[in-house]
Amino acid sequence: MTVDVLTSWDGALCSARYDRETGAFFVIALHSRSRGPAAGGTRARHYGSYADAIADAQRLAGAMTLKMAAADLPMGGGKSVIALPAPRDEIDDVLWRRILSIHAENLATLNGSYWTGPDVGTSSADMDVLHAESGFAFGRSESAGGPGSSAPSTAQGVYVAMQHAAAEAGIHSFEGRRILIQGLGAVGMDVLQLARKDGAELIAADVDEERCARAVRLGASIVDPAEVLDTPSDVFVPCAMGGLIDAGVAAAIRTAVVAGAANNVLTDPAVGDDLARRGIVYAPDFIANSGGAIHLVGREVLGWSTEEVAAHIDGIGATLDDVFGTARAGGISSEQAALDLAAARLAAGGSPR
Ligand code: NAD
Ligand code: PPY
Repeated sequence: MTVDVLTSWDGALCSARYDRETGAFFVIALHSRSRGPAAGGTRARHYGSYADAIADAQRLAGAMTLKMAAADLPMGGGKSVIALPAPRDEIDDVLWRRILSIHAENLATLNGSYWTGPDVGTSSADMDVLHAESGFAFGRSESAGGPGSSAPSTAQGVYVAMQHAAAEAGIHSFEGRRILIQGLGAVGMDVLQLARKDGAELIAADVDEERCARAVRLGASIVDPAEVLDTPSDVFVPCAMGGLIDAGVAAAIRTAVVAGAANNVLTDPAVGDDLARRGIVYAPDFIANSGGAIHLVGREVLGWSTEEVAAHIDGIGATLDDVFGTARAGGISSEQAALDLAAARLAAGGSPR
C-alpha cells in the first residue's frame, strides 16, 4: 500500500491500527473539528484492501463534515471503519465482542475528539458496549439510557427530502407514482412503509431475500439488484451503498428525482451537473440523510425532546427548498448549491448553538 491514500486527503487526522489477534483493521478518520468534536458512525464490513477501507473512512468523514454544517449541528465530521477479516455475518459473537473492545480502546485514545455512532454493520447494542468501554458513542439503545436507533429518523428525513425534491420536479403527490427503493435495511424498509401510506407504487431491490419477501408482504414488487439502475421510476431512493451514480449512470437513469439515504451516492460532484442538465432533481445526500445525525446530536448533545427532533427533521425540507432555489437562480446543480451552503457555514466558524 502506498501512502497516496493519506497524502491526497484534506482531513485533520487519520488513525489506523491493525490487530493481529482478531485480524481486524481499524481506521478512524477525523475530517474536521471546526464546528465541534468530530462525529460519525462506525462502519464494519469486509473490504478488498486496507487502502479501500482508509479511503472509505476518509470519504465518509468528509460527508459528515458537510452533513453537520448543512444541518447546523455543533459537530465536526468523522467516521470509523472496521475492515473485518471476513464478511460481517461470518464474524461470531466472541470475535465481534473482542473487535468492539479494541475499537473502544481507540475511541478512548482519541479522548472525545471523535464521537462514534451506528452505521452499516453496527447497531445500538454495539453502541452500548462502545459507550460503556469508552464513553464516546452516540446512539445507545433506550434500555441503556440512549436515544435508540437513528434509522427511523433518517428514514423520516429521507421521506421529507423525497417530497420536497418531487415538488421541485412538479410531482405534488405520491399517489400512483413509481417509487424505487434500493436497499431494504433499517432505513429503506421504513421509507417503504412511509411511501406505502401515501399510495405509491412501490418497487424495491435488496440482495437479501428475506428483506425482499417482507417488502412483498408490504405491497412492493421486487426487481433484481443488478437491474435497479435500468428500472424506470418517478422517484429513485438509494438506501444501500454509496458510489452508485457516475457520469454513465447519470446519463442513462430513467427517473425524475433522486433522494435517498446512502452516503456519497455521487462518485463526484460533477455528476450533480450531469443530473441537473437532464432535469433530474437530486436531493444532495448529506442533507437528505441528515435525520439520523439530527436525532443523535439533537437528543444527546443539544438535549432536544423527540418533538424538537421531529421539527428539525421537517426542517430538511426548508433547507432543500433553499438549495433548489439557489441552484435555479445561479444556474448551478443542487449538489453545488448544497456544497456552497455547507462551505459558507464552515467558513462562518462554530455553530450559533
Ligand atoms: P442497512 O445495513 O440496515 O441496510 C442496507 C441494505 O442494503 C441491506 O438490506 C443490504 O442487504 C442492502 N444492500 C447492500 N448492497 C445492495 C445492493 N447492491 N443492492 C440492493 N441492496 C443492497 O443500512 P441502513 O442503516 O439502512 O443505511 C442505508 C444507507 O444509508 C447506508 O449507506 C448508510 O450509510 C446510510 N445512512 C444511514 C443512516 C442511519 O441512520 N442508519 C444515516 C445516514 C446515512
Ligand atoms: C451518518 O449520519 O452517516 C452517521 O454516521 C450517523 C451518525 C451521526 C452523528 C453522529 C454519529 C453517527
